[in-house]
This record gives sequence, C-alpha cells and structure tokens, in this order.
Amino acid sequence: MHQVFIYMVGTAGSGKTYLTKAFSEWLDFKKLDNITVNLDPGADNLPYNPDIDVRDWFTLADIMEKYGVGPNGAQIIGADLISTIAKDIKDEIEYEDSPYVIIDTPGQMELFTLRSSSDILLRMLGKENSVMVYLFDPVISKTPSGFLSLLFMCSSAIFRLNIPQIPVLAKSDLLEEHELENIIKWSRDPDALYDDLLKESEKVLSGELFHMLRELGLFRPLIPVSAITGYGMDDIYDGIQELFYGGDDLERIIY
Ligand SMILES: Nc1nc2c(ncn2[C@@H]2O[C@H](COP(=O)(O)OP(=O)(O)OP(=O)(O)O)[C@@H](O)[C@H]2O)c(=O)[nH]1
Ligand SMILES: [Mg+2]
Repeated sequence: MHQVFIYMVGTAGSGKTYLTKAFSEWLDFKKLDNITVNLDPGADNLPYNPDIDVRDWFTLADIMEKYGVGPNGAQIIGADLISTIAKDIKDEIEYEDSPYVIIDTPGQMELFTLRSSSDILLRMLGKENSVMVYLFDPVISKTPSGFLSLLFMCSSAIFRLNIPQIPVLAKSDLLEEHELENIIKWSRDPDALYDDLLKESEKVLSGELFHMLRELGLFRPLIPVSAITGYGMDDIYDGIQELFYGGDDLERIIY
C-alpha cells in the first residue's frame, strides 16, 4: 500500500485537532514520514502546522463575507466547497508523497460525515486506502446513555462513509480510573452496558434494537488515547498496520 489516509472524526471538541498533532509527532518520533491536512476552514490557532490547509483556498471569514451568511451557514458552505478543491488537495498530497496522510476534519462531525462533499474527497483519494479514527468524547461517554448515543453516531459514520474505523476514547487522561474501566467495559460487553442503562433509567431501548447493534458488530473495544500524554498512539498505529498490512478482511472490520 503506497499511502494511507487517516481521517480524524468525532463530535465538536472531541479532540480531533490535538490528536492529529499528537499522532503526527509520534510518527515523526518513529521516523515515519507523514503529512497533516487541515480541512476546517474555521480553524483558529491550530496547535500544529498543517502541510496542506483548506484555509489556503478559503476561510470561514471569507465565506461569511462572500455569501452574507453567519458562522453556521458558512461552515456548511465551507464543507460543500471542499468538493471543488478535492482535486487540488489530491495533487498536493501526491506531490508530498508521504506514506501517512493525517486528515483533521471540521469541528461539527456532521459537516464531514453527512455532506456529500466529503464522500467526493474520500473517493478521489481512494477509499480502499482510508481509515477513520473515531473519537469518543470522554465526558459524554461517562454515562451509559451518552456512550450509547456516541456509539450510534459512530455507527452512522461507518454506514455513511463506508470505510473501516478505529474507535478511540479521546482525552482519556481526563478520566478517573473507574470511569475509564466502565467505558471500556461497555465497549466490549453489550450486556454490561444494557444493565447499566437499566440502572440509569427504567426506559431503555428495546431489547431487539440492542440485539441488532450487537449482531451488526458495532460494539468494538475502544482504545484509550491521550494527545497530552501520548498514550495510545502506538495502539492507533498498530490498528492501522493490522487493517492495511495484516491481511485482515476489510468487510469484517467495517461491519
Ligand atoms: N486533557 C486533554 N485535553 C485535550 C486532549 N486533546 C484535546 N484536548 C483539549 O480539548 C480541547 C478540544 O480539542 P481539539 O483537538 O481542538 O478538538 P476538536 O475535535 O478538533 O475540536 P473542534 O475542531 O473545535 O470541534 C482543546 O482545548 C484541547 O486542549 C487530551 O488528550 N487530553
Ligand atoms: Mg478541530
């Protein structure tokens, strides 16, 4: 495999940008050539210096002025405009010719997962070489219902983009030991999650729906990571290696 595209995807503030920086630095440390791509036209004070930056073509401020819209409308237009520069981005990536391409996606997750523009970019760069690192927000993941909601969002990203996924528990340094253990347990054991959901509230998803989630293989062990301590970067790397070089069946990992 010549190049691997690693998309950082997660809800707003889940840690995509800092994980992009941390993973790139970890690869640097391992002397593995990599580049970073910023797809967020509204990014302010990025903690890393992207090799390729959507803001070189347009920024949120440009769009607000040109189209006379507010920041939310501008984010949507910005996401849609990505398709118009997909070929330029591809050319720049090819020019850089680096084996690992880390892609930091815009703040609001749906801007990336639901707008068709992302699919155009993904197809252009090559879905067969792509993986999504899906970040679970640690604060939302603390409660059973919060965790389940993120699991649904993560599943929707899989169905929409149709590329394999490495699910990670972001900012794990912020969690107490027992909180971390609980979340990892839920990701491995649907029955434990179901029991804890019952304790949280009497009204729980129907058993059938829960069973379906399990049957679809949507419960997968979360990898705890921290962009601050560097914890888990090797596990993300191992996950990528296993996907692309381990001879694993991609279909099995996607679904
Ligand atoms: N403690 C801790 N804080 C983190 C970590 N990663 C990110 N943060 C903090 O969380 C905040 C959000 O992180 P970002 O990486 O900007 O998150 P994002 O998903 O890119 O956010 P948007 O693009 O704005 O939606 C920042 O203030 C970071 O300092 C981490 O691993 N540990
Ligand atoms: Mg960001």
